Amino acid sequence: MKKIGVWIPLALLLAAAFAYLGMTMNQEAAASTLYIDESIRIDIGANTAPAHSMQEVEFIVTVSDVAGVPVGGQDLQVVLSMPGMFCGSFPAVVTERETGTYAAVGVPVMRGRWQAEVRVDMGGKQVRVGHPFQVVS
Ligand SMILES: [Cu+2]
Repeated sequence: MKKIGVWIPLALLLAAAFAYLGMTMNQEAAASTLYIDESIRIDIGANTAPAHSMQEVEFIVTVSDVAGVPVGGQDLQVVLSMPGMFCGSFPAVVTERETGTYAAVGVPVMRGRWQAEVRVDMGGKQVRVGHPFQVVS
């Protein structure tokens, strides 16, 4: 009986630890964000992780049509900002590396939760895709 008395609190402690771990892991930003509609597919992922404040962070954005054919020559805009904060919007410098693959380099200015928002005009329709990312220090 004495043994059970020790194991029950230990099991509870372990369960609590796993619950906490699961919670913090869910709060982590996804590695990449995929947007798909009837005409376009946009994938955004951080190329430099983890991100640090006042340091360049690079995102790779791939644009293709629904058949998977890369869509090049787009006037892609990528803006970094902190949702729910008023520290501003920071446009990234976008270059097309190869047809349909764009690199966006920007500088987040503080630690916390950020998003990189891709804006592109697809035949008169403004598409916006936000990719959340974490600035760790
Ligand atoms: Cu801020």
